[in-house]
Amino acid sequence: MKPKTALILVDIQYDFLPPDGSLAVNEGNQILEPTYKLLDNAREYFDLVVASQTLNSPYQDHPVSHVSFASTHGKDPFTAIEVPKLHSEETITQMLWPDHCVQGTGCELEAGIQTRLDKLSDMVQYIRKGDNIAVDSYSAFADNQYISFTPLTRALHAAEITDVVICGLATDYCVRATAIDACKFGFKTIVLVDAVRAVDGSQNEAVLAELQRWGCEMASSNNLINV
Ligand code: VGL
Repeated sequence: MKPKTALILVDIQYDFLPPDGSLAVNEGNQILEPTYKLLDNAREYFDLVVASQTLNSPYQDHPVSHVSFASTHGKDPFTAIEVPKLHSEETITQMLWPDHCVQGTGCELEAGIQTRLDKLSDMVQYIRKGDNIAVDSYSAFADNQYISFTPLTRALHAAEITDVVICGLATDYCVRATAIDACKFGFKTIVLVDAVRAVDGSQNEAVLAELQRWGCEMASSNNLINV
């Protein structure tokens, strides 16, 4: 059977981008040019385009804040704490973040990405994640404890996708979790090294090496599309 390929854009949202993002990824803007080029050529190279978007509670009048926000716990961002594991007596380690991707405050997809997605609307699947305040959601497939799954697996199978090509932010969190899930769920998984950046830039290469051990292939967008 002929392979069918989905391009997955992970969380290319203002809050993860310099200069103003509340959780801006160093050099995050550098993923934009190669990603624009992928989208400008998407009809030729891909069968489906997926755009994931973190939308953390609190929504509207939600009284409680998200478990991943340092502000919820009165702690400093970029420290880790133990939080309850759901349906269990155990705890899990949670990295605490500045408030980010709250509806109406920097959660929008970057404008150049959104404009291009609008032109591809018949082949775009949006995946929204983060609506459970009690568990963080890095992967575009599921939350960090696999309590709930997004519609992504279903959408990929419905479109008979065999291969996924992943880019976006951030290498060490949402890209990593998405790529690992794609491998676990049986998709041939390619990570575009020129179109990902890490929150902790010093970890970028180590995470890409870990993803290779999971079975991901590494490629550059220039090698993938010949324009
Ligand atoms: C992300 C940290 C917290 C990401 C999301 O998109 O990689 N990082 N939430």
